[in-house]
Amino acid sequence: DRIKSGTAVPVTPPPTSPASHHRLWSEIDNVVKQQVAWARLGVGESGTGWQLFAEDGEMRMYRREEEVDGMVVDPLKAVHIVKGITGHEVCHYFFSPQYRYDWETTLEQMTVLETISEDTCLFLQTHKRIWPASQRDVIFWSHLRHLPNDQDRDGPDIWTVVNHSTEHKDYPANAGKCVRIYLTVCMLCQTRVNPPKDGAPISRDDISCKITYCSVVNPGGWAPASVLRAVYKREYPKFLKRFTAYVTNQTKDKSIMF
Ligand code: 18C
Repeated sequence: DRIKSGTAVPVTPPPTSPASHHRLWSEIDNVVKQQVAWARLGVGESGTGWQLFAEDGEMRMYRREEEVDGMVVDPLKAVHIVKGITGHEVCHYFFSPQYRYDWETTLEQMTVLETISEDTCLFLQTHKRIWPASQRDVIFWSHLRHLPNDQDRDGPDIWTVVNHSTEHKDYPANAGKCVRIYLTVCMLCQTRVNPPKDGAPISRDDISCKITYCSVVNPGGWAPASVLRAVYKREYPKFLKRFTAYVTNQTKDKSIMF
């Protein structure tokens, strides 16, 4: 109606990022949109077949058993609610290279191959070897994005980090001792605020963060399925518990970063 009558239409500009001139930009933007939509579906609405495989307090982890060319590529979806932290804080610590060695226990070495912009980096990581398989490495872009909630004024904003495998001419896959893995990971966060009734300033007791973590990892080469599934079962809960405890600990004496 407003278009027909010729009055100005309030247009929300698409999210812009300083990385938008980079060669990877259209892929980054597409994958981020897809991953956010997929994460927001939760496990209830995105079809059947999700099996709960780990539960601890508010944390629930689900997987689907899937194989591609005989390799286990089980998609994972995890949901967690953590009191006292915001989505912006969770994404800040997950994205920023300077904290990665503090919380990423499977990491052997991390190199920032390119800082595309303050919200987008290219990483090369080598991870610890699991006997009897070969050691793994991975190259991925990582993008941090804030999605303000303009549509539904009551709904929380979203902060997200998406990691997605890519290539780099100086680091071809499977050229050294490592087998290259391929991954897509999405950390999506929504902050809930319970405003204090007396009008007092919002404290960490008044906030909680709903985290949805989705991941698909292709091991890239031979790995025994039973060992791989045992590694998933042990490592994913360990990661999400350790990482969120790390964020809680890092932020507890700092002012809240909304
Ligand atoms: O999302 C996470 N981290 C991000 C920042 O690092 C990023 C990177 C993810 C890399 C995940 C793949 C790691 C492979 C590691 C091999 C396993 C080492 C175990 C060592 C035990 C001593 O997105 C958090 C990631 C949480 C990682 C959970 C483990 C996932 C296991 C995937 C297995 C992949 C193939 C392993 C091949 C060998 C199996 C026999």
